[in-house]
Amino acid sequence: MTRIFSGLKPTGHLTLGNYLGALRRWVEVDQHRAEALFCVVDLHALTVEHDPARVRRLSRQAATLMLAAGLDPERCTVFVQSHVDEHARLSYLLECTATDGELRRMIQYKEKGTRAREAGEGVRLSLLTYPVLMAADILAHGADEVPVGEDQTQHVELTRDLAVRFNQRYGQTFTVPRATRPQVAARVMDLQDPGSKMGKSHESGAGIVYLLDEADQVRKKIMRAVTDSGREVRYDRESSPGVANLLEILAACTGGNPGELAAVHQSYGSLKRDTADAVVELLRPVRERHAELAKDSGYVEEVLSAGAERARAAARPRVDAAYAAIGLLPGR
Ligand code: AQP
Repeated sequence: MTRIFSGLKPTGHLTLGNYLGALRRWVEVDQHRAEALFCVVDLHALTVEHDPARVRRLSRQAATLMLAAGLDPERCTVFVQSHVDEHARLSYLLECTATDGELRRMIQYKEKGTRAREAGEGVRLSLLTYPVLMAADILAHGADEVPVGEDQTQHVELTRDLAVRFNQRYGQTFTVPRATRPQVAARVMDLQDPGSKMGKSHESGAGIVYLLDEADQVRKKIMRAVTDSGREVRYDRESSPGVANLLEILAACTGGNPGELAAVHQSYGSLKRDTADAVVELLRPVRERHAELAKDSGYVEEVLSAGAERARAAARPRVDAAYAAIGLLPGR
């Protein structure tokens, strides 16, 4: 059976980008057709300046939202990365497989490293090495597929390279995974800055729709989205990135096609109104279910604890095999 692994980082409140690029597909498709594991990748949230209490709060909130969106613990495994030692255990072996050159080429390292330097903060070594930990997350579980948004393509490519290299050097140990992307909205852009990805750790939330925003906040953000000085609604990412972004969001929400949706809208105002309605309706059940689950933290903790146990048991033999293959003496 196909195995799937993917995760969400608790670096901020989850956004419409996380939902359309990843979470919705996990719920609607992936958990039904494969042996699937979904993880709050909390160790990845420690690669930039962080507040411990906030990371704890956001980790619980991300897990609750994953369940609220419809991940079913009877169908898939939902867990927190730091509860399963196998990830960090394997990461070291993969650090001994990767080179510093290939990690320094990672776009996220360059972008976030530059931001940290500009803010006068030190760049944590883990910002450089975390793609290796991400590779360990994926390879420890023998995943064939990794459903992610477009921004994670480079990290999945690195994972593939490390798996192939390890297998060639030390014998067949890892499955070589591949990234899968949604057909539309693989890269939802910031509504105020359509040249940048809608990212949960951005400082200004004006262009970001958060999954837990109230309906009127969502409407306000979408109605104020940056478009351009033209009038005609055209689907062209190059010359009209703001309009294209709205068309892609609307298409992802309604199952339509961005080009065809452009033809039915005569003005930016009507496109924004339809997009706002569609997003509000899409997120309403998630918000309502989140409110119910948030009252019952015991349930979420039980799910995470059972999930961690399953994930640990599944990953351990593969990580043990990697330790043996690379030349380490087996322990008792
Ligand atoms: N804007 C997006 N459009 C489509 N997919 C997206 N994803 C993230 N943003 C978009 C996908 O959501 C999954 C989880 O993402 P993540 O938690 O690993 O990272 P992030 O949301 O990109 O958050 P960061 O890195 O903490 O913050 P920013 O982006 O603000 O720097 C992934 O599958 C991702 O592709």
